[in-house]
Amino acid sequence: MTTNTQWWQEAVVYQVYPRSFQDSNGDGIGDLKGIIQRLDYLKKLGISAIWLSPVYRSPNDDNGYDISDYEQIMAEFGTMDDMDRLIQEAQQREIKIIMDLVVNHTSDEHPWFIESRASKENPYRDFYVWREGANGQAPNDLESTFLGSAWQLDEPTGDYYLHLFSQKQPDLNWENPSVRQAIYDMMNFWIDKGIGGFRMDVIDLVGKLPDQKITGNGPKLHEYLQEMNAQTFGGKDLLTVGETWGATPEIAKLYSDPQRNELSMVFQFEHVALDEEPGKSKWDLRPLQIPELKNVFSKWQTELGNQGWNSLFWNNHDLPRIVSRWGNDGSYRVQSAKMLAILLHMLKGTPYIYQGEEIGMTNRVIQDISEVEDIESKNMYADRIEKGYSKADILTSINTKGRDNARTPMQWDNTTNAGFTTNTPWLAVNKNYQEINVEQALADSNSIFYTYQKLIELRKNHPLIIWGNFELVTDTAEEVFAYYRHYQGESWLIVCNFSDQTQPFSLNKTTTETIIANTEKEYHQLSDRTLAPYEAFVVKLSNISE
Ligand code: TEU
Ligand code: CA
Repeated sequence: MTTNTQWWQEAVVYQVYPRSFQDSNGDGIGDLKGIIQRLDYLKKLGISAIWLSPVYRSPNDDNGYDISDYEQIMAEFGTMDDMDRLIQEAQQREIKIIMDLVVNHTSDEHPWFIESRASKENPYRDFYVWREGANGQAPNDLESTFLGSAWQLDEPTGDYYLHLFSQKQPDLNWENPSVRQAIYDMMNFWIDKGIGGFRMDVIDLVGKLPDQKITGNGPKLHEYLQEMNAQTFGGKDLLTVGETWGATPEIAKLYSDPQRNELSMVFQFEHVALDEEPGKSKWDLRPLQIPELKNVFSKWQTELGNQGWNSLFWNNHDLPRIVSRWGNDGSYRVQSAKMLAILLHMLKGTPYIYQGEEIGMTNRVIQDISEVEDIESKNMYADRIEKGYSKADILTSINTKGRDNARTPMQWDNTTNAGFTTNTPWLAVNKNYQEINVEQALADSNSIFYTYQKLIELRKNHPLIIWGNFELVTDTAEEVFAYYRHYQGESWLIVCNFSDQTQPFSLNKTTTETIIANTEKEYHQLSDRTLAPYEAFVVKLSNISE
């Protein structure tokens, strides 16, 4: 049903990781003025909104996901004036700014926590989750995502506080109505600035019941989100997207059914886990099985129906680069990056592009743990060294899955440090910047950039891409991912060879138009074809069946 069309259903969002996007003042750290300098580039790409990873004041234990003041800008990134200018300059280019809302936890340097830990009688005590130890031990064996106990013993009171992430990220106590009110006030402060919405960090954890060791999907989660909606963005035409690692389609409908007044959509991660050993961690690797990817995508494309809305993504600041992960970052880099783009952007939902994805940026290769900045990788390294893993094995895991892969500086041109900074960058630039950079991409009419630009343009001009029904083509080779989109009597066929081998493809249908492809081939008839490695094309099918 297309009755209540929302702007974010037609949008493509671009994620900026500010620390690594563009440095404007030569301190080696990306900043707000740097983003403003690059808005024309994003306008050229054609995106409608920027998801801005956190820019708030933070001691940077987890690169801004540990916030010490929600209403101030991190000094390294600039000032509130710069932020206001960014919102305004973006608006002039019809680009909305989506702020990252990190409210499961704060920094331990947030004034609320400094008060909270001071004494049991402090009015802010119940802003966080405090428990007494059990026989001199942590209250229970709940673990932090960044490893080790989720409980930290704290002087002066001798109680433990909960931290589902690092020790410098104490969890807020959402059961306390004053906490929720303080968060809503802060959200309204940002809404009043004219932002376009919120991306909500680990929002599925806020209903946690730590004593029962329930973290995700706690019993009051949706009650809290409905309350938040009513008190902040409800009725204000904003995009809200929750980061929800534990979402199934059933759960995603609870968040995004328009009748329920919660969020616009969620990020679900089912496809992201497909190259992990089931039940183990992200570091325990296994090869991606294409049939499983088809199943997961088909399920999400069909099961939300009209009671929810999908987000579509391959990358973010926590994930390895998709072309290195499920494409081919060697001789088929350009072909496979375009295939992945076509596959994702022809699906139903709101696509998200992570900075550098549009030029096919790749993972980096490190030789030593000293090159790592990311707290998650560092903690994993220490943990596995202690458990007896070999250094080489651990470094392989970090090179494959570590979060710094996504966080190396944006590659703008072939000058020193890729045009990101004139100084030493906070994290080394990927060695391949002389071949892979924006300047090169813009100069080459066959580049990955122009495939993304065209996909975004197509979405603006073809309601079929936004509203059409999805249907998987089932009788294909295993490594061919093909699907139809059907809308108002029109059908498009999307065919993607998800492998570095040629693959057979045959369909007894003819076409009237090639919409986009990553080859120069002609696609009038579709029977008995041989797909080149990573070949991808989209065609409009003739109505007359043969
Ligand atoms: O990520 C949630 C989260 O669970 C990640 O730590 C994830 O498990 C891991 O990175 C997968 O590689 C969000 C943010 O996106 C992340 O950057 C933060 O570190 C985390 O929350 C804490 O705020
Ligand atoms: Ca800077």
